Amino acid sequence: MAMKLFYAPASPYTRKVRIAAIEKGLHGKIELVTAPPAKNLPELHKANPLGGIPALLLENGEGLYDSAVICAYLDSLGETPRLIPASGMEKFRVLRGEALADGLMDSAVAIVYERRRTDAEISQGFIAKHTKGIERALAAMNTEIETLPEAIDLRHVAFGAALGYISFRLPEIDWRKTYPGMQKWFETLSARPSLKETEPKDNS
Ligand SMILES: N[C@@H](CCC(=O)N[C@@H](CS)C(=O)NCC(=O)O)C(=O)O
Repeated sequence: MAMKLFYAPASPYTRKVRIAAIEKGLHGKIELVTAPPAKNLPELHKANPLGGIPALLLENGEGLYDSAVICAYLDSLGETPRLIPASGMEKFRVLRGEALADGLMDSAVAIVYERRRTDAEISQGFIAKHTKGIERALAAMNTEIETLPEAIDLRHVAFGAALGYISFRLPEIDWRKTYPGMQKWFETLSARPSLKETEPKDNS
């Protein structure tokens, strides 16, 4: 029995996990199960009582969540490439980079969900607050990219998933024009099979 990854093709957090799995050469050991949270699949709830995706069901029946825990687990399964350094300050820089990308995704997903509410319910203040957060995160990411090593680590994976999601769902945030260096970096990264195979698609 393979591990099962509950995912949705538009979810940036599940894309991060899928990119990591492909980079680690583990994707052949993971069965993908489409599980948009709105479908309330009992199997997903067994793997993750919070009902969110991604969730990874291990062969022993245990569930792992959220995306950061799953990425750390997958990284522990094989030596190379090492996505998270084993120790030292660089380990925490990598994890901080992942947190930056995850926070950016949190704000982007919050805006996408908010816009699905009725006109009377939508809070423009809420959207503006999260847009500002995204802008600050993009500026920080742009600075970090200059210091990234060439060899892929979890920052490349997480930044790629976050930038891809902004372009997919919030194209009006034109980070490519504001940060041409990051656009070039993203283009090079996007040529990797792991990013090509996981490009975001609408769930329905
Ligand atoms: N911190 C979580 C966030 C995961 C998350 O928010 N996933 C979204 C989908 S992109 C979700 O499951 N939302 C619940 C829902 O749509 O009801 C992680 O990194 O895995």
